[in-house]
Amino acid sequence: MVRKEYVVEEITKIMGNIDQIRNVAIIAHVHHGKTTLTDSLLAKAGLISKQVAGDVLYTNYEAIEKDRRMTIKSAAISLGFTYKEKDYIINLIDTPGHVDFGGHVTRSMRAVDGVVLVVDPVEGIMPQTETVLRQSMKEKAKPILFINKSDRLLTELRLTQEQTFQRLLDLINNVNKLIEQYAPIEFADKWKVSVENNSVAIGSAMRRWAISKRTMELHKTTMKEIFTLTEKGDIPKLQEVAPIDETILSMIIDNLPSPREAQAYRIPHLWKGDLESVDGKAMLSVDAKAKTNAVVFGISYDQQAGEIAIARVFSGAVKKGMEFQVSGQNKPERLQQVGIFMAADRVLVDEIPAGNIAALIGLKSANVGDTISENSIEPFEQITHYSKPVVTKAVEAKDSRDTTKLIEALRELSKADPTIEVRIDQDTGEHLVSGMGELHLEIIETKLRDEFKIQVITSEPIVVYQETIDKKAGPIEGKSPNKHSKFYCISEPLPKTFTDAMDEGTIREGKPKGQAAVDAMIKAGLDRPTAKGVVDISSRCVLVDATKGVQYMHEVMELLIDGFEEAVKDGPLAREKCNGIMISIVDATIHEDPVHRGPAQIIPAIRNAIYAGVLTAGVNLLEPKQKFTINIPQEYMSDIITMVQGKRGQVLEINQDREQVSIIARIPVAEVIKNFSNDIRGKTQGRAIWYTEFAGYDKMPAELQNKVVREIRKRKGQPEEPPKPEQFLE
Ligand SMILES: Nc1nc2c(ncn2[C@@H]2O[C@H](COP(=O)(O)OP(=O)(O)OP(=O)(O)O)[C@@H](O)[C@H]2O)c(=O)[nH]1
Ligand SMILES: [Mg+2]
Repeated sequence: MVRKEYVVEEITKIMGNIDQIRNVAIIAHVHHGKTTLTDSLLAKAGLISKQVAGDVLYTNYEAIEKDRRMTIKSAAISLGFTYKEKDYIINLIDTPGHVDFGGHVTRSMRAVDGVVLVVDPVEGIMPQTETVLRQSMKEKAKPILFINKSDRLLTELRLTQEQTFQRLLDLINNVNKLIEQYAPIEFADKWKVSVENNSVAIGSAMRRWAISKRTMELHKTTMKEIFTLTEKGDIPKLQEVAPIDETILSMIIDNLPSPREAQAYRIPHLWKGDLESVDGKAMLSVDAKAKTNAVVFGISYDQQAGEIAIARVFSGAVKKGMEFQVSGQNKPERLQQVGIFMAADRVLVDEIPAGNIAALIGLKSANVGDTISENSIEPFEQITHYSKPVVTKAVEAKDSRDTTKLIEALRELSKADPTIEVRIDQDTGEHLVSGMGELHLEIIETKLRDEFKIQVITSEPIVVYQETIDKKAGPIEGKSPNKHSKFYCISEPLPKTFTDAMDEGTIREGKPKGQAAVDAMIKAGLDRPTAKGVVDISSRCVLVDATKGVQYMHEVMELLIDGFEEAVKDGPLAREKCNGIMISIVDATIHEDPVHRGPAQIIPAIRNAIYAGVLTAGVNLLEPKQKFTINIPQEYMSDIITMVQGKRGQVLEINQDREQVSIIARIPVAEVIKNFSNDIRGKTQGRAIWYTEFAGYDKMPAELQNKVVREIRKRKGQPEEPPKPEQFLE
């Protein structure tokens, strides 16, 4: 075993040779064996001993991860290897598989050029397998396949040799179908995996063996022999003829692209700036001598160093002491330290050149997704999280003296994981923390208690609803409290193509910048004058300035934007976020004296116009849904279908594989937030396994809406009866 400092010393020598670098993430459905596999690669690089690989789960270094034996965040680690007499660096990221931590996978895809997709052949392709593969394709990271846990085919399913081969072939075919479906068109064929081209390995991470065509040839073994050895349980021999580290390593190096190859097609995909510019050319060619450009794909915290940005360097080199422009910020910031990630630790170095992954200390304002550059360049495309927070808990410090500490802790947690949303309820003063699911929130609670040492009291989980309209209303007048300023607004639903484009990331939240943003909105269904008039996008709603020649409009624009953002964050019906609404200001009269058109006048005026308009249009509550994949023995099928339907669920698909049935259903989060686990366990004597995925928002059934709205309003300390438009027209 060698010290990590030694490993770093060795790899800093190779870091400049871009052909000898691979940036790779390990991705899979939950528990398919990513961290176990990662251990074997760490052992090969000398960081842990071979004997404990698969047991220590080195990249699960957080206390919660050890307790629960599951990964909850991405962990980056840089490793050096010698292969075919050349030295290589693999910048490896072990990602979490649980759907609640899917944001970490999405973000890591920005940093890597390739992925090892791990699949358990007994479970097969699971919902998260498809999701993570799709995400890697979206960022143009090339896949290879590792079929793990193949021991289970024999020990648990007791398959014959033929059946085993057939199952493996089916699995490879199914993975290829997904690749064909999701890969960038130009790679749909090229990226398919096969045993023949060495992009598939089969083995067992726990037993530390794996074969690929290359290693079979090298060690003169056959699938048949492997099958027999597995049947006999001769693990030492298996490890000898099919060493997992060698198999996976050669597969990564031979099949996955170097930064030189990858950046040539990834940069035009991820960055919409001018490719002919100095910075464009530098990134396309991974020029380490050019100006530095990097993208932050993660933030982590450390007791001593504080906030650390994790970035992929696309050109130039990050060096200690350099000044950087962080996208969206006015002032440059100084990089205090540069390091190489070694899972929980970092080893400081002087510089890290293009094509690698770096730990950056000192860039306080950097957020996930930000572009860091020497010249101020066009920022990289936004990293879009497909899943939305659907569950909220109110969190308060047991001891009110801890409140400031709690606010700071929640800020840190949501900065490190932007899929966590934190906000303060204006009326109750409660801190509302929203996440992807109950586990996500439970982990936050545990971290507050164990890492930040804050005792907290939390509410029952609450569903995150949204408010929207499907009709047009207005122009409706909104007056300022002093009645001197008036805004006339039309409220109407945004085209679905527009909100889809927001999900895709082609339209971003914030103030649209430049012609490209206008073009994207036209493409997404707005007419040209409307698109040109868009002044802000917030909470998936749009504010358009459609006025002509109104005096002082420009002077109050920032206040109008503030008022709009406030209004759509707290909709009129139940104070839930709005979604998919376009507000167009078509006319206005504004007081000439700045004293009479300050925030206290303009913000309520625009809010009144929006609230009255949205209420007049007829506002609906949207509820989040989850897609469930429920695997059960056949005998429970009818009970489970009845249960799903009893929870307002819709059965989408039923698949049968021998004695096992897999039911796919779409169920409102409100119906599963409490008791689902108990209900399903009770009905199946604990024999059900289920997975959930975010499945979008749907309009609530009319007969339930009123009741739910009243409940939400009551909880928020509001009068139970929702307001009427007239209340905002006085
Ligand atoms: N039978 C068998 N079990 C395995 C194998 N590899 C891993 N496991 C077990 O599968 C479980 C999950 O392993 P992990 O490596 O933590 O899986 P993971 O994909 O990292 O899990 P998450 O990161 O939480 O999604 C552990 O109990 C492992 O021991 C294998 O080859 N065969
Ligand atoms: Mg793991």
